Amino acid sequence: MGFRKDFLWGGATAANQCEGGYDQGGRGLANVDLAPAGKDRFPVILGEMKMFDFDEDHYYPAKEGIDMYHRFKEDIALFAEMGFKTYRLSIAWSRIFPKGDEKEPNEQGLTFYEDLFLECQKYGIEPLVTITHFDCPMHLVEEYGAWRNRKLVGFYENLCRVIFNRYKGLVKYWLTFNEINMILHAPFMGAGLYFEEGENKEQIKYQAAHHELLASAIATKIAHEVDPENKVGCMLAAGTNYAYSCKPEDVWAAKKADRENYFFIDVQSRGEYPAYALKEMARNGIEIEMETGDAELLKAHTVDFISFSYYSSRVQTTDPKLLEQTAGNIFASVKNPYLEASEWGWQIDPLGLRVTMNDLYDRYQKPLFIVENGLGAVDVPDENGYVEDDYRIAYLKAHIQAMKDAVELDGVDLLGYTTWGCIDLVSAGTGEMSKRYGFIYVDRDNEGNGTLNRTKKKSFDWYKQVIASNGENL
Ligand code: P53
Repeated sequence: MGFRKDFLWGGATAANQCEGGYDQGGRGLANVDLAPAGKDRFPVILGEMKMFDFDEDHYYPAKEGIDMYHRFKEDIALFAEMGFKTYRLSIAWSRIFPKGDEKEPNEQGLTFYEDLFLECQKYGIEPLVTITHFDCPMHLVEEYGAWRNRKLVGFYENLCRVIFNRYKGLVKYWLTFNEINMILHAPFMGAGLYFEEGENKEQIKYQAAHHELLASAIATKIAHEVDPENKVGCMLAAGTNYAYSCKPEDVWAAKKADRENYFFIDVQSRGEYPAYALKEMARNGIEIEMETGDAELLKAHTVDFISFSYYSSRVQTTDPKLLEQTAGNIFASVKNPYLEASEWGWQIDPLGLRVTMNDLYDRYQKPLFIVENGLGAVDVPDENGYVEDDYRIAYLKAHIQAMKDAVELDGVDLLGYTTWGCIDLVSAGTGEMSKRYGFIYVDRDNEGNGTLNRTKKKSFDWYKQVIASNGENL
């Protein structure tokens, strides 16, 4: 029993949070480059403060990231040393199509990822590739309004055709959009959406979501055509919503919050807009423009597996007093009095992972893949530069145990598990380096100082034996 023999253990990163080299190899500027560290980050990623170019007053951590652009060989060697079976990474769209609307791709960008995949192959590491992890070329933002424009579907399709053909035989596992539901919560970071005063944000977000859902179905179609071996997944920022109390109104609030997320996966996995969403949109005056053939595409090209990130469960209530005490995350939730929280206020709930897995598996009956999970914490290296991150080990151990229970005791079909930020990288939410998730410490601070040297933490050796024992020794 236990995990499947071919269980894909590994770690996950995203291009914009680790590569750096923002202007190298012919790469074009992207929305994600322009999210500054500091207090303006939030208004920028929400699409409320216009930041279409760098300025002198801000620090932009994505410009250099952790310089993986130049150090990927060293980093992949360390992943291999831990025994990774898979490595989840994302492709920076603007490396392949610097502006996004070109006819021909940028060869330097294609070569970069080819080298990276070959490096993985050398160690028998299966790449798991996120086609877009929040990034959108700035030219598409400025000229077309990003995903609000249906033309993006075609540009994304070109990107997919190029990478599926070029990396055929090197990559088999693909995710179309990272945390597709992020479009509702951080629309500039998630989908390049910037709003002018007075615009109807909800209308724009849901229209843009339709374009992404369509693009995702088209990508799935092409992936299967190019190589029947290809497996395509959707990706949800998951975490079941609990009702704060058994008051029916609280239960209803929790159900509604869950559906706001399930909406995306219902389309990607079941192939059609769910009735509850159509009703809700109609009530809110949201009208999605669809073209003939859209519904058929969505229905015909559903995903092969369901992937998701899980950091925490969430709590909903209708009690106005409780609503004031929100937990510290982009996703609205009140504090759960039964749970401890991380230094950033993210509540820690291993059993919630089992609950979430069961909810998703019950609903979709497709294999699951946990592609992000982990603890963002401050690490303090000792005089020898060693980090004893027992807190991280404890977090991961409890979550792996819960996922094992979901597999062994509940019968959930799970393909693999990749921890978030297996090497320290820039935080998406805050832009900080000090919010670290890695098994590998990177010497770099919030202002961009440091040698960028890599050092193994205590969790490195711990995770290595977890993988070696296929999850038996936690
Ligand atoms: P950070 C919340 C806020 C921002 C991004 O987040 C998020 C979430 C959590 O659901 O999504 C993912 O870096 C995302 C990663 C991100 C990770 O969570 O704010 O896919 O890019 O780094 C962790 O601690």
